[in-house]
Amino acid sequence: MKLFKTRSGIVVEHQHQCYLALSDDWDTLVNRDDLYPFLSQRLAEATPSDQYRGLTENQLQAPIGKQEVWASGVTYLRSRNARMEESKKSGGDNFYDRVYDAERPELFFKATAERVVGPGDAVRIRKDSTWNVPEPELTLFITSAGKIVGYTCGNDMSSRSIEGENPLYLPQAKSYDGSAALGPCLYVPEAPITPDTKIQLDIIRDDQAVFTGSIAIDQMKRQHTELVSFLFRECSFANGCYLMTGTGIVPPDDFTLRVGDEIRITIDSIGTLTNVVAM
Ligand code: DO4
Ligand code: MG
Repeated sequence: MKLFKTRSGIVVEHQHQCYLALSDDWDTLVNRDDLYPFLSQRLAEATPSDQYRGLTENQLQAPIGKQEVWASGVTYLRSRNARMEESKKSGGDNFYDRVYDAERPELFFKATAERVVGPGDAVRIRKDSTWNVPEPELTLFITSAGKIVGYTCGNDMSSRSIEGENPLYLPQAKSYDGSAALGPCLYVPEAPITPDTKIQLDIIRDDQAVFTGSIAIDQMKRQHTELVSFLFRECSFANGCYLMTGTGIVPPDDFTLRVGDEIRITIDSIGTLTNVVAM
């Protein structure tokens, strides 16, 4: 089932029917370990409404309330290789190699909810950055108790020029206003998402695809539960949290985003998150 956060309330789509909000309080609704059975039971007593079918992007908001957004890095071989190349000159390349093989994963704070944009909104590139890419990432929704109950598409917008200059600049390369996008919905399945789930990235410039790539999530080096267990070691989350799981799709080194580019991130079972690039 899918939960859409809209300007007029929370809409649930389940078995080809749409229902208006069981509650208006996003944070309380989603932070339940029994989210799927709870919603299923409530929907069995609810009346579907055609009014909420075919929601358009301008009705949707990012599926987030008071949650923090965290991110994992170097979880796919492609990411490790691209970052080793990018930071060779600075001498930072072997950090990526080492973290890929280490027991402890790379986890970093990505964004507060205020820095996150939703479907159809503008993601930003930094004015002091010369090399920018989107990172399409399966993003987990985890309850306060540490249970993964949902998934969404995430965009971990990144400055490769700042990151490549010095690994210690990572927070500036990754966290700034409009640096994260989430949506189009929170996908709440009965069972964990399947390993053959595919992530696809399309970047459109002047109506032409200038980059297309895809990868299945089973190419990831680490387990979702492993990332969550490290994140929850010494952090608590009163309203649950989001965790991006890293990118396995990196455009070639001569590619950088331009203002006006459209970024489409599609993940099987979840849908497509579309954003336009602004400065
Ligand atoms: O280590 C830098 C960031 C890695 C990252 O964001 C990713 O692999 O997706
Ligand atoms: Mg990333």
